[in-house]
Amino acid sequence: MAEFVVNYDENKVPLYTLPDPLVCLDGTKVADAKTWKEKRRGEILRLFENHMYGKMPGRPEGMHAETRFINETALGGKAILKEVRVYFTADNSDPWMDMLIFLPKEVNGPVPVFVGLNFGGNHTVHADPDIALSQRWMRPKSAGVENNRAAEPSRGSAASRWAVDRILSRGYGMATIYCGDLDPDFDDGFQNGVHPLFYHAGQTKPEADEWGTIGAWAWGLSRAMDYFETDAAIDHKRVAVMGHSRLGKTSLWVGAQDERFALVISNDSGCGGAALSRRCFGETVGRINTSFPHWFCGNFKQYNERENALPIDQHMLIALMAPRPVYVASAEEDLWADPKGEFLSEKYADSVYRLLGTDGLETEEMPGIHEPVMSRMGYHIRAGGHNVTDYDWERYMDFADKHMR
Ligand code: GTR
Repeated sequence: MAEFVVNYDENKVPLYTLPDPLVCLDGTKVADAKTWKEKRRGEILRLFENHMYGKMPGRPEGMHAETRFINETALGGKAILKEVRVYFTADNSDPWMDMLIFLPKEVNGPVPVFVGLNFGGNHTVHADPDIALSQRWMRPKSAGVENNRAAEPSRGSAASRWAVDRILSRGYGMATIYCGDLDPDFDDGFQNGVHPLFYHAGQTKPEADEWGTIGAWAWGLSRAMDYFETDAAIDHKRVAVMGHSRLGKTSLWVGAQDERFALVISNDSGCGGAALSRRCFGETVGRINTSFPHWFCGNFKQYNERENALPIDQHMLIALMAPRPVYVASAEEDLWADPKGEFLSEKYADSVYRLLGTDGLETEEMPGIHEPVMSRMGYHIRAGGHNVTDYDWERYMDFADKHMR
């Protein structure tokens, strides 16, 4: 592997000029909402598809859902727990995705929901023994661990990252899917996961401008939204998509493409997520493409150590959410994800929100620790490291209360 020098020194951030989200490819300036919606938004989306995350297919024809388990009096009677399997083919062949859904019991009418992918299987987000144990491939816990299956049940092992009880008590539902149901997180040349379902005759891997693993994960979230549209207990017009880290990159990418998501949340998403690539602070494009060659599309590798050549930067990804509410969260010790670069992406997307008539990001300066900003764009930086905590969730719900109630 090439040697990478990681920069954590603000004084060594290179000089850079960001592309203007409001200047079209033909050099004309976007002066009204109509031009943004009909011209510039599509241009930016195509650039992200072609150069970074790759194009993805739509909803497959044979897709259908099956409720496999339901407990109307879960968690001591306060929740409905539902497991829904979404098949992508008419004949129920592999791969499919299993969705775990918690809904608050004491709510009349369809409920707003947070949806996000998880890292280790649905059974890790809560210790409830009703939740089916995932039998899919799991990332080994540490190097040298041969066993790559969920052989050791780890019920509730990620529960601290999923504030299920708090979410329910604030009147929201929560849905989650194991990301490995869509594509196991290792570089296998796209032989497993959902990619092969869409290969044309003779194709054995995605083209250079077609989806990688983050694309497959994002695609799965859109398929979850397809399902929400059919479930009367869920208010599909009030679905917030949330993701942490690599899955935060994913929540931003799906939120950018699929405007059915009413609110988009990035938790510590860093490089390839909310952080500006051109700052080269912490993780860089070259580094991420080397460690995780399967995450982005083939074309993205052209920008290793060439961030300035990118026709986009991540503030333009944030701008694709506009005018929908978007929330970016950082953690003080998570320098690898470049908290300042995450903040700046929102700041430089503000012009698009303003053009569309919202208050955008109501601060010019990066706020201090635990001083959340709650305008149309939300931001906070909390104490601690790379993680999802109750503090993060409480802010997401404050933000959702403001924009989805
Ligand atoms: C790191 C990776 C980050 C981030 C993180 C995670 O190894 O460099 O981009 O995605 O993993 O997903 O936890």
